[in-house]
Amino acid sequence: MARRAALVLTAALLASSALTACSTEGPGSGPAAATKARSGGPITMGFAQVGAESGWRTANTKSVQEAAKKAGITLKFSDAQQKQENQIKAIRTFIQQKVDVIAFSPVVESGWDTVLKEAKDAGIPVILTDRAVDTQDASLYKTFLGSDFVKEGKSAGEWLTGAYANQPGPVNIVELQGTTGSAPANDRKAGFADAIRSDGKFKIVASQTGDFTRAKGKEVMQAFLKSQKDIDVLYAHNDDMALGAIQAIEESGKKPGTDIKVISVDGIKDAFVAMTQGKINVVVECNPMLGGQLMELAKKVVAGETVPKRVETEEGVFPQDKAAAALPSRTY
Ligand code: GZL
Repeated sequence: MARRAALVLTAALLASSALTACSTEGPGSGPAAATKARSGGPITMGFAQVGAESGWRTANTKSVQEAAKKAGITLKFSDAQQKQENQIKAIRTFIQQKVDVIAFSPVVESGWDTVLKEAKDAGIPVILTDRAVDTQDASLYKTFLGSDFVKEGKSAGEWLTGAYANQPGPVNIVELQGTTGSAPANDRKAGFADAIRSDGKFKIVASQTGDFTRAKGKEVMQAFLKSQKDIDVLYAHNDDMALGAIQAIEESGKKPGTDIKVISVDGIKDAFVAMTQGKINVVVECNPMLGGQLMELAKKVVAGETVPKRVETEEGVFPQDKAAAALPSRTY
């Protein structure tokens, strides 16, 4: 009897430990981290920003800072100058400071699991904003608020296939990629390639990173103009690189928007002005004004409420003939 009782007790203990194991969040998560006890009072958010590399980023920073103020959230803000090690350092500092929530736009997709696990073990929820991370453990962040970059790349490609629908090839394309390893660069490249793949007349004859900056965009476009004898189209992953490239195109004696069609992404005011001047043919919008949504999500997450794992921002596509009417209402 005793043996049977022992067997029953062992089975019960095994079953309960199995349940305990299942209730931890994801593999290798160790003890389920309790959410950090709130001391009440205003929420403190640690925000690790990518940098200040583009007009889009500047507008995004302004949106986050103004929204925090409006929401009564204390913001600890860091600018990583586009370096992952600086963002990781900032997140570790936020953990030491015991902030209530951490939000950041990961400069590149990979290499975040360790520091995100440290935040989770400290019971501090993390919100991804603007860019995503590449991780197997989705429990490391509460939600991702940002655009669908593959869709943006697809929209850029679909504009091109429409614009050249009745024209013979080849259509030689040069591509200015965003920051190497970043979600927008990876996904805008993939979405665009996908959209033009069905028609062999479209050829990407050169593709290189301009790191989302005007200076680098100009420099790489100068190299393209030297190395490629016949460029029909420039596809730039953001407006700042497109605007830098436009300078290079003009300095080479060619007309941007006419001799070389220009497709860009973001939708900053300067790009709309360039469209009214005929220098950019289409802009795929990528909305940086995420601050308000971020603060609402932060309040819910800190209160322990469930939030959607993915919150996608709404955005449009602006061909050149729509630019003048839209320009007055552009907010960034
Ligand atoms: C996109 C954002 C990109 C912008 C660039 O959401 O991460 O980074 O397209 C910015 O202008 O530098």
